[in-house]
Amino acid sequence: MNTCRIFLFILLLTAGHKLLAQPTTKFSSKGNPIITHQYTADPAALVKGDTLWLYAGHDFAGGQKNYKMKDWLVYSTTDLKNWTEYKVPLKITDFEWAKSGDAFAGQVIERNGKYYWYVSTNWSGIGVAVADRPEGPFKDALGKPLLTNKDCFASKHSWACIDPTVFIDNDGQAWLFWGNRECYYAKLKANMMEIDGPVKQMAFEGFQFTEAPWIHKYAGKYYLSYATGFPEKIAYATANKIDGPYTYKGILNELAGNSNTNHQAIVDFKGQWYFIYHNGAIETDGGSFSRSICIDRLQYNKDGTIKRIVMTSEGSSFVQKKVK
Ligand code: FUB
Repeated sequence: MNTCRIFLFILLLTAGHKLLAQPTTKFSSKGNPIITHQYTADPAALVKGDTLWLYAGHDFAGGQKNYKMKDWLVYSTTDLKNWTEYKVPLKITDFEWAKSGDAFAGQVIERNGKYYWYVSTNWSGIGVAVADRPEGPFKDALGKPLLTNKDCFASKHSWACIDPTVFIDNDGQAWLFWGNRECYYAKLKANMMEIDGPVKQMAFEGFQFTEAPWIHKYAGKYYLSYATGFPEKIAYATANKIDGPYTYKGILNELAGNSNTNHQAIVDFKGQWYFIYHNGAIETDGGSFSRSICIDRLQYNKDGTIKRIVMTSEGSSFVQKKVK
């Protein structure tokens, strides 16, 4: 009987430990880049209550000459200045089918108390991982890719199926947008793990798409922002329906210093909109493949257009004054 109780106690302790992922590090941001002890890229943010969850790609080291990204990282904050960093929540090796071995960009969204992380693996396709908590741990939800190059019917290059962004509309319909050179979109089923209906290609006048789509909604309008050109700037377009037709609105952010990619996330946090992106600003080894996440304010004009982003060195210290 006693042995049985001890066994049960150990079992509960282990299960509890697995459910409650422990924070590992706390740090304060001194400006942009907001994280300086690691190279972080491809930000995606999720706001839940008074907390902003920041999901990031992880450039392996400084001074890299190519992408080397093996895992993803997660951080949380309530004021954009003081941050908690959690244990590595997801690795490329968690997707056994991802032979490319590249932990490219992704985004997390919550539905019915579960957290779904859509990730790109470069040429192995887009996968989805699921967790019970925003900080993970996440695990491969499907055991296979959700989307592959075959779904990118208009593309010929191997890295076409990357950079998923996910959005749940007010009617409960979830949408996925993704792509490189060509931008695709599709509905997701309510289980968030299956594509619902056909994959379509986004097109509109002035749309010169490189990668990194992001959807957000403001004052009843849909905003599709994306990287354009190369080196990349961020442009945006607006529409009355999520699947368009979109109207091109212009450049939102200029080249991000010494990084040839820029990859934005746009969120409303405590009543202020933020533009989260990466540059290569860590001295002296930052660059296009050793990137760093930054946060600056995003402001709308009265007509719903967005003011050009002002990238600052003060970054989160500056915006923090606005955050209660
Ligand atoms: O981080 C790898 C790739 O670089 C991302 O998938 C792109 O958006 C670009 O930032």
